[in-house]
Amino acid sequence: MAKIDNILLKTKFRGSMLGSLVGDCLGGPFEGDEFTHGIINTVQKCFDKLDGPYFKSPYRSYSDDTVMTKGTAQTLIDKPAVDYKYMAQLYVQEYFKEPKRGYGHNVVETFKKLKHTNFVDIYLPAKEQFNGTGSFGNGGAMRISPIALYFHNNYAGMVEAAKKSTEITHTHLLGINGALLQCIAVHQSLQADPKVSLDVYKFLADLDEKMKQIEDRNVPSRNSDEDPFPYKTQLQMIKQLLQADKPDDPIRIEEIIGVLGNTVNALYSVPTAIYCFLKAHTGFPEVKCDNIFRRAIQYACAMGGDTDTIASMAGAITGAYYGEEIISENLVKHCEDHKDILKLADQLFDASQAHTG
Ligand code: F2R
Ligand code: MG
Repeated sequence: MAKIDNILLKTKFRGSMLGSLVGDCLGGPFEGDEFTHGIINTVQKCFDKLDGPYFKSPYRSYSDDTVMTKGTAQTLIDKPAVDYKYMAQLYVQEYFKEPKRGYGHNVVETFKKLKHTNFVDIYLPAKEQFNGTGSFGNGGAMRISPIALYFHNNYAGMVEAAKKSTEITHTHLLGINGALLQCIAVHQSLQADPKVSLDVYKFLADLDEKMKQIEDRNVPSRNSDEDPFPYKTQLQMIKQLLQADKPDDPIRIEEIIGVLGNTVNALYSVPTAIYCFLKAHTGFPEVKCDNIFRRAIQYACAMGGDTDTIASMAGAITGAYYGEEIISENLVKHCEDHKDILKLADQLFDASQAHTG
């Protein structure tokens, strides 16, 4: 892959961090909504208003997705060799500072145990979750994008860091591999030349190849009645859904939700975010808008379910591909702390340059 210059790389860091924030903030109000055809129009009207130049309010707060993404980025900035205990401490400290950011009930138990055991074994509380099976939620994936940015020219280092950071809260294979898939998708976007139009099938084939290597390693530890390659299977489903598309397709969002999912389960949300990114390039009949970034996150919102997290993950991938310029300033201005997130993106860029430079 051709080396991209630092000016482009820096705007991609900003685009990915900002994209993640905007998806989280604008997806938040629709979180938990069950999909109905009515949502499509509600979401369209909401985004049209927010994207208008003169619409001043409302101001949208970010959720646990952004708190934890900031914690991941801050660790990489403060501790260039990656200190996972420090990362765990930041996650926990931020939870206790602002517990009402929409954290799931179960992950909170992990934070409490980490604090009460004084971080003596940062991986033990997560291993004990769900009777020792660990969490398969998308909480690892939702905060992973800074790792893809920081390790942009060290793929093996990125995979290792993504796994170790996820295991602080998620030790189920599906939770870990969902975080790895999201991380790899952001990493691939970062390597791409945004002036060259995206080959969605090549992007998928590259993801598929990398997930094969990851899921191959896990085969011996899986039960024989389980699909040994669940993420590869979901990537295949994305391909089939894209291939089945016709320009004048009637609305088929229910079919997409039925296959890819819209839940807090990593297996049924990370591939959905990737689909939103890819399909945004040809457009959705349900979304009336020319901007690829807005299409990706607006579609994620129209699906209902875990809208903030799926829109945030789709936003991180799309922003990493195109850079900050793809994201409408009108949308950005409605999002909490957008200036701070850009500062953090710049600091992360500087840290990655110092680390690899
Ligand atoms: N949880 C939410 N939103 C609801 C917020 C309610 C909140 N109390 C409020 O309104 O203030 N959003 C956030 O959660 C998602 C990330 O979740 P994470 O961090 O993965 O959490 P957890 O608890 O580990 O897993 C989520 C659920 O998945 C199911 N689950 C996971 N592993 C399981 C297993 N091994 N067996 C059975 N079930 C398992 C459980 O239902 C978990 O509760 C993001 O959307 C974030 O925004
Ligand atoms: Mg969520």
